[in-house]
Amino acid sequence: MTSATATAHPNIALVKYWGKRDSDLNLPATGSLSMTLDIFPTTTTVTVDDAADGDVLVFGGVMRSDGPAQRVTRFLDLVRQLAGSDRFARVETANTVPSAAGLASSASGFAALALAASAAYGLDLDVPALSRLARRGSGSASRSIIPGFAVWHAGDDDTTSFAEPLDAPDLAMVVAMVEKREKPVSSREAMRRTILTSPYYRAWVESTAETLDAAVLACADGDVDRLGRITEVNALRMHALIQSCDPPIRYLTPVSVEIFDRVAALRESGVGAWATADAGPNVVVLTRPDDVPAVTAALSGLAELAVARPGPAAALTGRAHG
Ligand code: 2P0
Repeated sequence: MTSATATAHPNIALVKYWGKRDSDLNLPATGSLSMTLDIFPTTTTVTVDDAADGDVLVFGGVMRSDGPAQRVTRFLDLVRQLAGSDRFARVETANTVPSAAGLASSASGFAALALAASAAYGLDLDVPALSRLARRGSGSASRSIIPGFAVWHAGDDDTTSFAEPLDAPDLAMVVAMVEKREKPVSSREAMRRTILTSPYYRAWVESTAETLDAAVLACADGDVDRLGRITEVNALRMHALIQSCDPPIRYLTPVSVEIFDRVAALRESGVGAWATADAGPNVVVLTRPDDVPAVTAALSGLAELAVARPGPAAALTGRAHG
């Protein structure tokens, strides 16, 4: 038996990934840019077992065989194919973030799984190869391999679509957890519906490519205000796009909208703060570290808050041969 344990953290995109151009290879329609957080890690142990006659999947102490578990098995099939192995594995994973609440648990989850599974099956992958592998599990996981700020390149094909580190100004995020229950429509299904039904999708793809270039430039210039504006505009464009599906999908709740309003009021009062939200009602506020107390004060009473700073790369924390 060979086992490996890895941890990875969620990331929040400043320029969002929303739409695929190849769903088999999980190639995105556009590039995206994110900050990996230093909170809410996922820890995953993969044990390759010569004697097992099937994969065993344990999420948060509970053995699973449902849709999410089958997605892990399909991912292990890919790792086995790369490693030339036909052995099954036991996967034990634990999140410290509420699952499926729009806080990117699939990003930390598949980043930790990619690292632990590749090590357990004896693959020796460099960082771009690891990011590409994580991408196959969940697109946003490609970015959680990388510490701090990351750009995931749309790429031309499987070999060129991976995330890389990016220098960025010193920033913090205040995560406002509006609701922790499972979202009604998964981001994967919502993306599919967007591509099939939204008349705005083409405009989203074209404008996001330009937005990403502008965000990379703002990072290089250390221009927090410009990066913040880009972040909020991009998030609201993505939510407008999602709302334009048929049937429509609306992830933001009245409390989410209230948080966007309070952040706008903070800016009016001179505090640099910009809101973003993923495929769920939770809102994340980008700000300078010194302005975190002003942001948390402005949001108090609306939602449970957590403060994040740029986090570490996905990392192997243990290996064993038995
Ligand atoms: C992002 N999201 O850039 C965007 C913004 C949600 C909103 O990446 O189908 O779970 O597994 O590749 O990575 C969520 O999508 O989708 C996501 P799949 P994923 O963070």
